[in-house]
Amino acid sequence: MYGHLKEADPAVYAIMRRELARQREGAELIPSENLVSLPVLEALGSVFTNKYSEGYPKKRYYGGNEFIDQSEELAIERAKQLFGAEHVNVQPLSGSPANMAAYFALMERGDKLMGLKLDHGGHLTHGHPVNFSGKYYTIVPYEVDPTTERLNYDAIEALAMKERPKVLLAGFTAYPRDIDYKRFREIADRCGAYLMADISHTAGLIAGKQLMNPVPYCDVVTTTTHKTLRGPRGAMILCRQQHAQAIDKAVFPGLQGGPHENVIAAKAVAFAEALKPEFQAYAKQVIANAKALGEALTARGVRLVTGGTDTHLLLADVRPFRITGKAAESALDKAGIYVNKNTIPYDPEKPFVTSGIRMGTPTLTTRGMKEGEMKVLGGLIVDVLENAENGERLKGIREQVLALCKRFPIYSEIQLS
Ligand code: DSN
Repeated sequence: MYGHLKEADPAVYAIMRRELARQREGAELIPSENLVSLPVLEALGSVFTNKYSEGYPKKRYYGGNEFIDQSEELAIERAKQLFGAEHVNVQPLSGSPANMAAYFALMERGDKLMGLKLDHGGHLTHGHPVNFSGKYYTIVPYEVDPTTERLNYDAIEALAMKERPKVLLAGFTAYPRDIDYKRFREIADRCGAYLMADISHTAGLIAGKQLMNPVPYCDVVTTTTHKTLRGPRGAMILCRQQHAQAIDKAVFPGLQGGPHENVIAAKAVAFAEALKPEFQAYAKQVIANAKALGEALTARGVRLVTGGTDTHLLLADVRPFRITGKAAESALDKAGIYVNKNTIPYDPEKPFVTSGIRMGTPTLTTRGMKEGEMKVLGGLIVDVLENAENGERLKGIREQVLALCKRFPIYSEIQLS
């Protein structure tokens, strides 16, 4: 594998070799990342990338799409089966364009969009002023409860009844608890809103039957395909049949041009993997690992936002260690533990500094790690937080992380020299 690349472009090859070594030797705890299978990688790096196929299966603007149609139809059928959806569009290039297309389908410019604030666990595309969502739509942000740091459905309902948004959005990137989509549906029905969910983070846990499925309750659901779902980098939109035409038109010709059919083939492969019983065991272990990591961190003095997790994700307040999220991320990086700095609810720090770090277990669970390893890793994370300025100590921790990772090898079939 990759012999041609090595010969033709040693510069790119060398960088790729170093990146593979980094992935092998480090503890990847960024909750929005994962490790795809070799079949997914093969589909991604395939001849499907050569084809233009604007339009949809059997309604293309280019000839020669017989086999592309078969691949895209397979991805759609598998996604429908995975989530019980009436209609699926697998063409969105990533999460942000998927959300944009969903808004185009459901709203006119200036309509009200009610979503969770970014620094409370939402996303830029859920209505932040610097993002298109905050510029094109009238934003009604909701917050988590200041005491419990959890969603307060009664407060969300009161705000929704006052503001009457066109779209009520249940979407989260840094919220560690399960979501009551049935309650969100009741609120949407009462205030006359469309209900949309962005399940980019939890899609794999939903497909793996460990968390509530929002599809039966929502008008539209968007998700990326590369996080807990463990597919290629990309996205999809699932919706009720009544929105199918509007969604498809919003994606193409509304927003995108030619779909990336190599990625769509890889999505089909990943969806088939997620339909297997083993994937349910994987999703269960992701959550068990997150809980175990949370317990190990809490035992050593870390304050977890909401006190713990129901999902793959943990949000830690690092202020007890007299350190910012930025400094914590950087120190952990030096020890080969990858996390991302993240605002916590009501964070006094700026988004580039933050008081928190966000962690998750999808990647390490794919590697085969279990609760015992999470306990070890929790201890190492706290060792780093306590010694963030001590270069020698960080080097020692890095050795321990390396030894742990070597016990759980990845991509052994890929030999890069
Ligand atoms: N960047 C994604 C995440 O890490 O959650 C959201 O877009």
